[in-house]
Amino acid sequence: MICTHFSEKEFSNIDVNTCIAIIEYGATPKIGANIIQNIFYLFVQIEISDKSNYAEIWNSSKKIFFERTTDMMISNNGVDFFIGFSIDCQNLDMEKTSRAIYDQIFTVTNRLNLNIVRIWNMIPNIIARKGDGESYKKFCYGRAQSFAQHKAIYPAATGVGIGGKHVCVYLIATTNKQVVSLENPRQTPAYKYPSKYGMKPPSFARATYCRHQLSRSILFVSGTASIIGSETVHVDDVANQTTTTLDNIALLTSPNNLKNYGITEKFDAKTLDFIKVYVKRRADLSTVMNICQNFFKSKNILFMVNDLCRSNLLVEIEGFICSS
Ligand code: 3EB
Repeated sequence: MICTHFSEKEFSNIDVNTCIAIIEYGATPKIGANIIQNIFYLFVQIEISDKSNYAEIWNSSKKIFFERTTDMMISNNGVDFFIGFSIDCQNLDMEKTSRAIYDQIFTVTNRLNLNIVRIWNMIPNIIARKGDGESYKKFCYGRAQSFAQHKAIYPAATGVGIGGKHVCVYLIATTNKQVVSLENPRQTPAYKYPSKYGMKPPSFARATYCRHQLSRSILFVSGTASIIGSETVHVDDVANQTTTTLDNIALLTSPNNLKNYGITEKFDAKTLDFIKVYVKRRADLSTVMNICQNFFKSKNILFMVNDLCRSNLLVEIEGFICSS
């Protein structure tokens, strides 16, 4: 399976026959309406740094199967599966909604014996309300209940704010059995965060390793922020939040950490690719861009402007790395 990122002017290059998933990011959909075939297409309302639209396109050389229920769409090539939801949640309880989404996910992954390798949780008005009524806290509560009920393994994930009224959850799962969840030695596992951050902690791991015997293995790095232990560090200092985030990714992917999981292949943090950088304040974009463009070898970096899941977080960075 191959991931390619397309800018807006290249949208016409999409080959619907080989496409296993399209995720479009932007203020309003530009390609969604044109796609009539049964295809896995999700629109995520999020502002791109240059105010364009951007599509993440995943291709497969194998035949693609597509199905849809009321809430859920599934696309697969027999090995790799995309499962996606886009639900208008403006009149729904976020705890019940996330619970229902994850219950449906685990029903499918358990039935088909799939391992989840990567989940994106894109939540409208993520921190608009304060206290226990905050959407992110309620989302975490429902999600944690579902993980517990299904005794599910925590995979790599992202949890960020988006515009509009649709909560979007999408994931990659695989029939590959060689999947390992990783933690960062200087970060508390998110699923053990203390209750001051919410009634139930977030359900995710810092990375997922996916071993491939014939091609290169992949490390999916979660949305990573300036958190040490469970505390946000460098409050109100975007440059230091960015470098701390990069340090977190470097430590997570270091040989020393990977050997704790029996992984001997090398993953270089500087070769992180298909990078997404979520920046809370537009005014901080140039600072974050400079630091990231100096650090990463890939120029394949998408910068977005949106709320994050804690009011004091200014930046979150994710991507994936192929073994070298
Ligand atoms: C953190 O480390 C930052 O709720 O699924 C990162 C990745 C974060 C995923 C999620 C939240 C999530 O806690 C926030």
